Amino acid sequence: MATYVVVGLQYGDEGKGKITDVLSAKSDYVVRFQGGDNAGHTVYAGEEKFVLHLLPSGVLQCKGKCIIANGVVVNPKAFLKEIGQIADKGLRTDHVFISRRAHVIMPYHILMDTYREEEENGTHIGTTKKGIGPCYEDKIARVGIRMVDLLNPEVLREKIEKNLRVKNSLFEKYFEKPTLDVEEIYQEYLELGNQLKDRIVDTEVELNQAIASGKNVLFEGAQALMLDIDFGTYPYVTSSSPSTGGVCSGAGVPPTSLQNLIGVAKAYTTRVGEGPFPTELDNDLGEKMRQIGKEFGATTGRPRRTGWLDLVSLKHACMINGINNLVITKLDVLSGIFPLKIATKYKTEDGKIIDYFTSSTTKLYNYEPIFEELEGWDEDLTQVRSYDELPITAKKYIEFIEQYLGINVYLVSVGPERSQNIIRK
Ligand code: 2SA
Ligand code: GDP
Ligand code: MG
Repeated sequence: MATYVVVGLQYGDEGKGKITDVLSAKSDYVVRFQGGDNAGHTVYAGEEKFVLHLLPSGVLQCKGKCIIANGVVVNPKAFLKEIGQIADKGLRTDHVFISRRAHVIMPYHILMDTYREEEENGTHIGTTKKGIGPCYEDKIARVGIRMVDLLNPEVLREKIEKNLRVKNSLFEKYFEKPTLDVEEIYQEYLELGNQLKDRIVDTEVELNQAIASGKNVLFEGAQALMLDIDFGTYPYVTSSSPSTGGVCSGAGVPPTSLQNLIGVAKAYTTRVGEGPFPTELDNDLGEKMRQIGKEFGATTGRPRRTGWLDLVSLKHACMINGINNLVITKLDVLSGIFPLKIATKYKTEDGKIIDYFTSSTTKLYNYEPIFEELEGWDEDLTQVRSYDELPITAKKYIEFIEQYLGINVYLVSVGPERSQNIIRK
């Protein structure tokens, strides 16, 4: 048995897509277990750039099956569009399947998400406006529409009718926006179900059988622990559990089946959307990192906020996830920055020094990070392929992270391309 879980340890965009793509070449299954098409996972294959949103990043290299499991929220239109884009490039798509239990993102979810974000006195999260939160809300409220419902005309119509009674009233009376038509949505989603019917399957039994028979199964997280609905900076989070724990409920596999828990972190930090960010560099250096690191949203194109590496939050993320293997990406972006800083503690508003992450998001805004300074390096790292070739100061940077967290860094990524990796022996 060999199972791998790849999760983000910061605020997303750590390079999970690239790492999943690399690992998927030897995977029999690659599985998404949470989130939806809010994700933007970038893979460079030679000259070709792919940005995957809903499809697992393994879709390009995995010779087995790609699964969108029950914990994912699926926009069927986004799914078909992405499948079309992959097919247009001459790549295989017949190996992608969706769980019957996965919930469907409906047009009213996207509108609800958008109206809330645009509401004058609302809580602005800075969502991707893909309808993720409202879809998960309906799932938890037990009024959601599942993929399997798209295949049953009577159930589908009844569920759309019931949902629109409530949603239309809110659109009309609260948001003062137009209402939606039951018949139009019913016909459209029935047709989408028809187009997808051969891909809508039970995934949990097959995944458990695959694991029991020793196949390589890779679970690909989207977003990251600091955006986790429970352990992130609530309410500035996404609406799912992008943690290793999320794999069990999001794919229907037991905790005992998870072996290699791979946490991906950037050598610095980025965040897109609202919320506290203690090590943020809202200055020229932050802008330099954004430009060199090409830090713009892979789904929305929004500029990402940038800042120093934060080991306090990284320790929190490794603890919740039980990470046993670390990947550090984008080390190449730090070339030419002197000195480098890493946050190892926070100073609270009443002057206390702490080294753990707080559950109080409001207090976090007033916490000051305490930094250790490390010497930088000038060398271009993008051609380096062995750990020994790295400048001594770059090695010290990696080893500082390892020592603080007590976890080995087994892969250092030094560029966006598949081959730009240093694998530690
Ligand atoms: P949502 O849409 O409800 O999940 O938004 C809630 C918060 O979660 C953040 N979020 C993300 N953060 C980083 N990357 C994400 N994917 C795209 C990317 C983002 C983009 O790869 O660049 O293109 O802007 C992602 N998805 C959700 C979001 O910013 C909110 O803070
Ligand atoms: P994900 O959401 O975690 O998959 O990450 P994204 O794809 O949203 O963002 C990561 C960005 O960094 C993408 O543009 C990648 O192509 C790029 N990238 C990944 N690893 C590296 C690296 O080691 N160095 C550089 N310079 N870019 C990288
Ligand atoms: Mg991303």
